[in-house]
Amino acid sequence: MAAATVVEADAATSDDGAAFSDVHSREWDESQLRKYSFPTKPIPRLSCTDPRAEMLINNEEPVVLTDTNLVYPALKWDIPYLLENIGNGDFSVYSSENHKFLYYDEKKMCNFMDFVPKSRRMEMKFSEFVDTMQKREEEGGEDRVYLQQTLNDTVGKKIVVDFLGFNWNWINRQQATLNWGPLTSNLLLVGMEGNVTPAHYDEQQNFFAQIKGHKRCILFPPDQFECLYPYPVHHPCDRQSQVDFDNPNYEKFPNFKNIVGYETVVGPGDVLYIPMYWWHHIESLLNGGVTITVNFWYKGAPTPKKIEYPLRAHQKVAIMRNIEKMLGEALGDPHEVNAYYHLSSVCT
Ligand SMILES: O=C(O)CCC(=O)C(=O)O
Repeated sequence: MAAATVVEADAATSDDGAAFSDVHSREWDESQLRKYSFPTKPIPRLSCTDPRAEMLINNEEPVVLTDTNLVYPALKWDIPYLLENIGNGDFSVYSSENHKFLYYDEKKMCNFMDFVPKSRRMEMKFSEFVDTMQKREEEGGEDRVYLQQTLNDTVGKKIVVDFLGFNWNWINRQQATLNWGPLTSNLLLVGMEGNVTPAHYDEQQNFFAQIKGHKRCILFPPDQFECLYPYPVHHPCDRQSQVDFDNPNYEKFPNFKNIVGYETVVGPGDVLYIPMYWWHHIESLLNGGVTITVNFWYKGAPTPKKIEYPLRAHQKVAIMRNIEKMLGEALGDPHEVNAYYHLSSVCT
């Protein structure tokens, strides 16, 4: 199963129990977490100066860093502050008929003409988003919205000042030490309580900085690929799991029975390292109010010149993705790919 380095979150045996324990002074309780069928282990919470944190990041394993001050100036952000200062740009807002916001790539919709997205993207001003969110809250129905917008130069002066005050020294040092490529974007996420981003993986490294409210993050290593049944590469939902965590279809997805997650709840000031190719399911806690997050997406380190065997699970995933893409091109029709290419196992 997971080839993760075991750094047990066991306060009793740790010399630095408070920082290392998953049971930190909680501002939330179990009743705010959705219920799922699979077991999880805690993701370690560590100081960014702890050598164990460095070891985990080097090894591309998740860790919550509690004291990076990465987005310190943004910890004052809330809806009134953003309303006043975020500027008059357009924001991508997703609307869903339930709590799940399954991502889809609009550019791939032409490959699967029958595909009907379960959420829909709209462009609106920040004030319109806030009105819509309040309306949905008042209605108390299942309909929800989720703002997900890359920070850009339309933001107001105060947001620029906050952004410049981020701990770039720390994050630039990480980028250099880890030999990562450039920062590609900072996604701002403003969500309603209970919103869920279903399990998917990204092809980028991610420092996920929580600003307001709490989010539960459940991660799965790349070697659990076989248990999560991703959509085909040409499908709009490429990189997303086909399994509905609320109601798993074990007949269709039998290996999902073997899944084991790593989980944590992040709050304001925490930074979760989500390694490239690690699956992540993220939920804003139930009855936890609005959540605000900014992530930092980086291109991964270049492929090493000397390939070492056995290949790591994420390298196998990358190879399989390339084969699937090449087959699509060779066969001239993405629908034909699945008939010839069964997504094979990387689980051991
Ligand atoms: O916070 C979320 O809802 C999703 C964020 C995410 O998937 C990411 O940062 O890669």
